[in-house]
Amino acid sequence: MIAQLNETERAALAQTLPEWRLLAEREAIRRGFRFADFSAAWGFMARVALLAEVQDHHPEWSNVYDRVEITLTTHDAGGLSARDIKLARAIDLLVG
Ligand code: H2B
Repeated sequence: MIAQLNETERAALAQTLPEWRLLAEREAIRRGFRFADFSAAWGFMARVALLAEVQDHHPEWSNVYDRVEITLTTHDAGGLSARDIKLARAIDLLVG
């Protein structure tokens, strides 16, 4: 079982990952992205997919044309873990 974030880490999320919001309804973080068109959105998703495979940590996500919404949580922890922070940071670096 992977450890969930402790209270301090969880409380610091707004500072650690300012672009991501903590969901009210479940232990997960979410960020929305908008691109120039579908091709750009899909290219981004392809890059995220490669990151997810390397990190063995996979997003819940949706795509509608130029928009991508990514939700991160750790199924093996039953909530948020350091793996979500690591993947979120790597995704943030992709979009600059
Ligand atoms: N992704 C996410 N988001 N949470 C997990 O707990 C998880 C995962 N576990 N990807 C990984 C795969 C696990 O199932 C494999 C066996 O390592």
